[in-house]
Amino acid sequence: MAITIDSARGIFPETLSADAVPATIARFKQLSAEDQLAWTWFAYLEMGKTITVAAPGAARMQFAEATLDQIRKMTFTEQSQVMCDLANNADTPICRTYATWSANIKLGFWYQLGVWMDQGIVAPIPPGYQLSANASAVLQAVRELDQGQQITVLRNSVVDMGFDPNKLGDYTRVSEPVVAPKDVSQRTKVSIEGITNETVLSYMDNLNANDFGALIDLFAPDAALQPPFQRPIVGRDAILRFFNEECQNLKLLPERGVSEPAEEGYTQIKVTGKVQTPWFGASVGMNMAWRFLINPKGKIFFVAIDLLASPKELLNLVR
Ligand code: 45D
Repeated sequence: MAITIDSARGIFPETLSADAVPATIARFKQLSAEDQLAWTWFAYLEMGKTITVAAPGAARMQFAEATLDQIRKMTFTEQSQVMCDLANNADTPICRTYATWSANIKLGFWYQLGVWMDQGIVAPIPPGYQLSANASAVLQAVRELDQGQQITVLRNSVVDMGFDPNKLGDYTRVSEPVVAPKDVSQRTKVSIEGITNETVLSYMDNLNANDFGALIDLFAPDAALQPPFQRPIVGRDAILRFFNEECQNLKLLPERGVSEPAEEGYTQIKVTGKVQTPWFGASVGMNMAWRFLINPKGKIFFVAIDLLASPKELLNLVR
């Protein structure tokens, strides 16, 4: 049987990913817009008790600035309407602008609104707001997730707001400027128990160095990369764009792995470890797995990145 991206997605089928994340998001989406906003506010406050999110840098915020200024000048009623529109995926000018932004710009935008809500500059969640029974149940569900899963739920709920980008037609994507790769003297090298494969080691080191040029050279032309809870991104151009737009300043801390021959001269490799995001730094280590399928030329044909169901999964290297 020929190896395809579809068949590659099934390597290491014993890997247990955090299904609670999409399940929680699905329940969240059933809530009314008001409840979604209040829910996010409470979830964010809850999270803030144990971890702090880093204020986004100016480079990230400049793209949202015009929209934020516009919102700042509105009445409370208008501001609440904008926030509900975003949650409702409505078709408004602001929802369309929002749809063109990368995930980090969307997060930075909400970060600023959250600060302003706290300061009374933007309409707060009314004091004494009572979540519906459903929303309270979803809030309870998110409390039971680990921190890596909680921040993923929050991130995904923000990313899914606004007008549907697929309905925008032709548009210019707006993302942060690409940072220069780390200077060679600043780079570190990972070591992974059980793994000597140079492609996999270079993948980790180049991603950690923001060296997306060297990173993309590790991929085959017809390669695919599957981020957590997403469809595979196919082809080197699309993968490189994804790295530039969404993957700056991540910290990959792979711990251990297993490597074995697959069909047709391919090699399959599973690695587990932690990933830190620039938003939370070392205070949140997400438990992750990478499932690589390397072609006979030593290039990455496929890699899936999974958020794991529990820390126990870090030790699960069975095929
Ligand atoms: O609605 O190897 C208010 C890849 C209330 C690449 C609010 C990767 C109202 C390859 C509070 C104001 C990328 C796949 C809202 C690896 C309201 C690769 C605001 C993995 C919305 C390893 C809410 C990378 C706010 C990973 C401000 C896994 C919420 C990266 C903010 C994961 C939430 C990154 C924030 C994650 C969440 C970042 C800042 C999960 C950030 C999450």
